[in-house]
Amino acid sequence: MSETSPIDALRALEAEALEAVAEAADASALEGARIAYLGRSEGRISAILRGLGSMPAEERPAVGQEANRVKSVVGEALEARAAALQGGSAASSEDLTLPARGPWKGGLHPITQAIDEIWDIFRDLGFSRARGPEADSVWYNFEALNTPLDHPAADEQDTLYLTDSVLLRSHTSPVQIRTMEAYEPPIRIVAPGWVYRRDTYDATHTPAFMQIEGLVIDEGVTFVDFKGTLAEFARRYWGPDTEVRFRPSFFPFTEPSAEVDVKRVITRPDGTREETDWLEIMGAGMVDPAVIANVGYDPERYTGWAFGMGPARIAMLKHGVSDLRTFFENDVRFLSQFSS
Ligand code: 2NM
Repeated sequence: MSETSPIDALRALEAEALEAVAEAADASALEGARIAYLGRSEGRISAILRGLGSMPAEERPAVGQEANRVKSVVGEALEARAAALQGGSAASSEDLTLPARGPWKGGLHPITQAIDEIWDIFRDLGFSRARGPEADSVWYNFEALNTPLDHPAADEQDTLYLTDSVLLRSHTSPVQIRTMEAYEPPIRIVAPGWVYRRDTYDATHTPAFMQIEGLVIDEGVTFVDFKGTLAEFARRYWGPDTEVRFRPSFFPFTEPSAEVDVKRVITRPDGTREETDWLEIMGAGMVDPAVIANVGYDPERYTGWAFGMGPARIAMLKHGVSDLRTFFENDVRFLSQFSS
């Protein structure tokens, strides 16, 4: 009969303990393994250490050293397994109760939002939407609009010509001319779209920008309709307390012409109210009888009014943006402020 040496018994115990630790599937199984091998009263490795005193003196140091080595190896394995069961070390563990991150959502550009809000109001007032080509003729962009080609707006310094007679439209008014040619009154349209001017890119100008223009033509349309409808638009857009002012101006295609200004009333979160300065929001006027005649309508029978505004300017005033270029640089950190 050969007796197993205490050293061999310890090595077998080490292998058994490490296997039990590796197989522990959860924290309570792991605690069971700790108690079975390293527990103070029942642990089999602890029992060997306790029994050292009754061993022959010459065996004691070697067995004691080996028992302590096995104890620390098994102790480290227990700690490592406990950390693995927790999903990593404490510092990098995930909080599984946190709500999941939502998908990365896109949003409408602030200028698109302004066009949509402006359109929503005119739609409610009975208007339709119209559109037309961005490259158009000098007739549609200038001459039909009572603007002679020697007018400064028609100069090559201001307008981007593709040929002698074809240009990139400098306003959306050619859409109004084309709509009047294609339909009989009554006309109530808004025309949003890109327009182009030979401008230097700076805080208030871009060579390509959005415009939204509107036109009403019918029998018996008066200056009262013109002023009343645009004042109603301004109050719906800026709030019911908004004051509206019409300042005399000049456009070749309207007579009389006006710049429309608003004075906004801002209510702060604490309830206090503050009025802004007068802000210019659009140009407008009664359509010149020469324009009405140019599209083949009878200027004795039909009258109307029109307006033009820049949704980028409206968005700048609404959001307190001071540099137009931020709208075109498409920095998501800037743009994401305008959608939720
Ligand atoms: C503006 C200002 C004033 C305008 C006039 C017309 C048309 F075709 F009826 F003659 N469309 N748009 C107009 C009038 C545009 O923009 C500042």
